[in-house]
Amino acid sequence: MDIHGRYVSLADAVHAQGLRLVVTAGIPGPWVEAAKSILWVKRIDHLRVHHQAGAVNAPLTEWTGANSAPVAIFEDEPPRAGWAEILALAERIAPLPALIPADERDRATMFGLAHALCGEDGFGWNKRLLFFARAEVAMAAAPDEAREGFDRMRRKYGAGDAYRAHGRVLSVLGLLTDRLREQMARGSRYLVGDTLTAADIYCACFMAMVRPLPQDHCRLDDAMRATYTEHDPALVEAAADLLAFRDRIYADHLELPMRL
Ligand SMILES: N[C@@H](CCC(=O)N[C@@H](CS)C(=O)NCC(=O)O)C(=O)O
Repeated sequence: MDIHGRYVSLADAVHAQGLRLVVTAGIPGPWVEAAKSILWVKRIDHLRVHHQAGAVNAPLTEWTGANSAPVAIFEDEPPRAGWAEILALAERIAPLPALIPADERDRATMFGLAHALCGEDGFGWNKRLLFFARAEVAMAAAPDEAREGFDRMRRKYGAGDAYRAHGRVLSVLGLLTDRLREQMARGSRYLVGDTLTAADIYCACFMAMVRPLPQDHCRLDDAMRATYTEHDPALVEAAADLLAFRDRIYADHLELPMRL
């Protein structure tokens, strides 16, 4: 499977057919890692194009209409930049293994948990706002290019209220931990039903925002690892069960080492 998700130039991707996925270079961005992981579990081959986080990415934006990642472009269909749309597309291209439950109640639960992780004002969104708030002082003294990238990201995703963001992050960690414990008490190893769903994948990938996988599984430079590593004791404690769950989901289902 070594050609799964081959990296190509933008020009090659634009002129190709099939599935193309825009991915952020060099960081374990959870939306991107979740999209890559969904394609991995479903064994959907595709081409990957690099997006540079915080940069202008003009030609890429012209093609996809979005200066962010992931974006999935399938054949001549409109580009899809939202996590739920990307999941639905993957499910259509390769219905098996299904990552969206067939049962309507389980499906609604799965999308609810996924939204708490990936949606606007969810875990990832608020974790990013916390990062912005914490990085503000260091960024004031950073080289121009880094500061401009940071300012561009902040304009895109908002400056937000760090106190509220901390509360939202904690609250989603609580929701998922309760859910996991309930599921384990009824004998399931997964967040919804008895098999792997996209919610498990999102949860595993978004835990990188608390503690990335170790270096042999997730190669990062020191600065990026520090950026992604959470030190707030309340958040670290609240994520303990979910980090162990993440390790199991990666070990049992996802591509290791990660290719960033
Ligand atoms: N639009 C996506 C979220 C994408 C997103 O937030 N991507 C981030 C991190 S993976 C990104 O591209 N950041 C870099 C940038 O905006 O330049 C969704 O709702 O699923």
